Amino acid sequence: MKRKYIAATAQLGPIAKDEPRSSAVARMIALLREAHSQGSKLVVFPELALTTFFPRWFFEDEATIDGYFETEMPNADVKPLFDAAVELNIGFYLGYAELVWQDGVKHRFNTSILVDGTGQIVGKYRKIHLPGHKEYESWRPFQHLEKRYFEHGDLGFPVFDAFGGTAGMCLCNDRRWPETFRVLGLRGAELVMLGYNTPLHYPPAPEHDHLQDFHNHLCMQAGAYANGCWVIATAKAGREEDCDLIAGSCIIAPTGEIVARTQGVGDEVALAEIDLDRCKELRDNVFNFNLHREPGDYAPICEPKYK
Ligand code: CDT
Repeated sequence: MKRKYIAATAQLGPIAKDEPRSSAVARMIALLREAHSQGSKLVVFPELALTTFFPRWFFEDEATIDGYFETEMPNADVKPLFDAAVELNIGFYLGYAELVWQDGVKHRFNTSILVDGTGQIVGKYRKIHLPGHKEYESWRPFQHLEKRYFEHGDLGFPVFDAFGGTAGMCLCNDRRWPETFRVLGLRGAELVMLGYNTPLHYPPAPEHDHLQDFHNHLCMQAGAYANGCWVIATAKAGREEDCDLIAGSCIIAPTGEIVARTQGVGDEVALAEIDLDRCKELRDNVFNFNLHREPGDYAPICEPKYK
């Protein structure tokens, strides 16, 4: 694949609690076709794109929890999305809840995959920075139970030789951590893809609610600039079961500039031409890691957590 091509962020509006996966998949196929009709070779979908954002509810029943998870990929519900991608020869990033059994033990992860234009899964990432809490907290207007339903991702921050260059992934809260982008940058990532579900209201610090869109773009633009990489970031947006989720899906150039963004809070694509060679504008100059990084002074970053 060439190093210069059109890519798309494919934002989803809300997914209802009782909306079947087949409906979410049909909506994504429509976005895939629209992006393809405008020349796109790569489409980025949101985090947990097959269901409503279920961590906003407290569940104890294992079967109910497992009902939000996928045990194989693609499965019968998601296969039509893979088939459409093959038909159109277009790749995609997809976030979903993954359930795996390893040595007789059940594991649940908040996962993303990268699928190429032949329908092959060429990359997988499991979310590392899990936000929220583990137990029911009655004072909250809605829960954020990612720490209850997901384990810390066990794959690190891998990069993949895909889509004309070196590609990496992360998920939602990961974007707020400079370490995410720096580890991917150190591994040569030229393109970082991510999906997010970000409530407009942040119950522990509601005085920041009006800054949600600003913080969303602030951390991703900084991550792109300081590592000289492209970022494609995609929201699940709009009012989902009485919870407003921010939109602002975007494509960010290695200079940190937003070069495409969605306008509304529903299903929508926004496209931009991505030139991976532009990463050199930063990586050969102000962020030439070999010339200018001083890792000898960064030791606290890798020390164990402060208690
Ligand atoms: N899904 C996800 O990670 N959401 C969080 C909510 C805010 S917690 C500070 C996010 O970082 O957008």
